[in-house]
Amino acid sequence: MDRFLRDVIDGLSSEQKTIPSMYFYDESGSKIFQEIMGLEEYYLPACEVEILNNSAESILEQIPFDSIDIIELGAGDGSKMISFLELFHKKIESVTYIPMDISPEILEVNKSTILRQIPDIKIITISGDYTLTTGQLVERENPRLILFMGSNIGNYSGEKAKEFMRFVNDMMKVGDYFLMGVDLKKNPHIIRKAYNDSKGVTKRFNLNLLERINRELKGDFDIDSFGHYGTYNPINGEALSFLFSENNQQVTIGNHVFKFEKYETIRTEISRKYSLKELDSIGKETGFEWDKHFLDSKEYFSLSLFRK
Ligand code: AVI
Repeated sequence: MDRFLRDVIDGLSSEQKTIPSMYFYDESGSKIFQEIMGLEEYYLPACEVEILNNSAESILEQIPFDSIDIIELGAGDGSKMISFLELFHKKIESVTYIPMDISPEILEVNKSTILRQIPDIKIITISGDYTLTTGQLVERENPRLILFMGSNIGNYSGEKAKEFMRFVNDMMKVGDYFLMGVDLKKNPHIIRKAYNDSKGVTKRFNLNLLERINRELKGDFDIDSFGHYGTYNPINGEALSFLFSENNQQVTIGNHVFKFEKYETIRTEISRKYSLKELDSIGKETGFEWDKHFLDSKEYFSLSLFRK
């Protein structure tokens, strides 16, 4: 059975119905996500860019290598990293940029975007699920800086985030570095608004999951009879997104039937926020020697540098 179908059936069969957030990103979901990234209420990208602009020199100062592999997990189109890579390329004798992403198409865009700006940088693209493709790096001896940007760590639950950090740590030798973009705990109203924007773009992003199921898995979700609701719990730092059924109804996907009670929810995403203290202790717990945090002027977001 197709993995998407299996995950949807498993998710909708559990007590708390879920649909994994990785399925947001089909072609139209990726476009809606770009819209989210441009929303004032969704403050994350602007904060991250501010730190990349203001702190790249200070980050570089921490890293003493004269040759380096910069490996980016879930790299996307690479545009955000141009000035950062430019600086590293200027100051470090030999830089190889290795963007990894599930999508080979986006990696082609990434490569040509970076090469247009930095024509003589070495680039090796690796497509596929990065948990399965890091084997392709084993022969490479250069010291490493691994990047995981955009608060993607937030989309893992607490335990999964630690598993991911251990996985990254296993890719590294002692003395290598890991730089991660993390959204920080802050005034809870600001976080809630980021996931319940006034233009309803995040609602469309969530409903697109149901449209995708209708399109690709022969589902019959009546999209108009589902609402969207985002919560934020300042105690555990979890922003959760839900779709909820406005009526008692039944949905068919292929030959599977799912019943929804009025106001029953489907959990679609977790976007976890961290404190700096939590990041320090997770770093220690998952095998890193130290970490340092580089923040934006509002202290909303951190680029956290971990050294193994
Ligand atoms: C990709 N990820 C870090 C985003 C987030 O903030 O969790 C996805 C997103 N979901 C709703 N808005 C943005």
